[in-house]
Amino acid sequence: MADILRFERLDGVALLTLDRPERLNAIGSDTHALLRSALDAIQADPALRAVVVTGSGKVFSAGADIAEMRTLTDADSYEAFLQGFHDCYSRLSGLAKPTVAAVNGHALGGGFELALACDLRVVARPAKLGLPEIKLGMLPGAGGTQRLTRLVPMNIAKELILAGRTLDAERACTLGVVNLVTDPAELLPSALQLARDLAAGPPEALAAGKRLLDDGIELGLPAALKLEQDAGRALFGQPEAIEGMSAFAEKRPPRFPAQAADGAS
Ligand code: CO8
Repeated sequence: MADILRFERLDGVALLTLDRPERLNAIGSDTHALLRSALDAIQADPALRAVVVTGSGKVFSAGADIAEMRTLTDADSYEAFLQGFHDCYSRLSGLAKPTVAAVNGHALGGGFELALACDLRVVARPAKLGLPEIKLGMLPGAGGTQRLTRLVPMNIAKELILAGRTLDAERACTLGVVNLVTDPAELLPSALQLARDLAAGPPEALAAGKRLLDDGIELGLPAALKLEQDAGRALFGQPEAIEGMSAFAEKRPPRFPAQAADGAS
């Protein structure tokens, strides 16, 4: 079973690969369990300072495993299945380390929602992104209705969620859903480079910055600005800030060591 999620450590970056290409990397409860334990291991390991999530084969992920969904007999079992998505995707978005989705091919339904739970998205040119659940008589249930609407205008979210239309990579980039579009051969190198750049940054400030942005957007401006002030105050005078400013003054690149302990928020 462990074969359906590969977990590699590459120079401070955790590379997670959905590896069930014969089912187009469809995500079921077996994937949830593996993803949960991989994310917990990443959070607990200070040597892992950024994460890349990708898929093997031609598709990133075709979404929730429809075969498993068809075995769910009542609302309770359906809710438990959905809870598995929420547990994983909330862990991923709440990780105190930056995350990058390397979208190698179509990311649909729960697959797109997985990419949306990452901080940044790099997408290979042929990929399409969408939430086609309406065509199954359902709605996105793994965060898509909320995470997408925090990225794009409401009319675009409605086009995807209510009409079930997909975005190609270029349009997704124009709309701000995606950070970078690459040729397929450049996808993983580009995503890993981005992750390595992030991994070289100051871990405490990165964790605080991620929390500040994600929490701040849910607040009114005065409360969000107070959050920003508090974060700045907490970081000032800390070893990372001392090193960053010393390196600037000494005209050398800064060196930010790994956090000594688990940086869980
Ligand atoms: N789950 C299980 N198996 C799948 C899935 C899936 N999501 N998608 C494809 N497969 C299987 C196919 O059944 C097929 O198996 P087989 O060879 O045994 O027939 C194999 O993968 C290859 O698929 P295709 O032949 O369809 O491959 P194509 O290249 O022709 O098409 C597509 C690729 C466009 C990705 C197409 O497979 C497709 O449209 N898949 C379904 C996409 C979809 O509807 N995703 C949304 C799923 S629902 C969801 O994610 C909701 C998440 C939140 C929970 C909500 C709970 C209600």
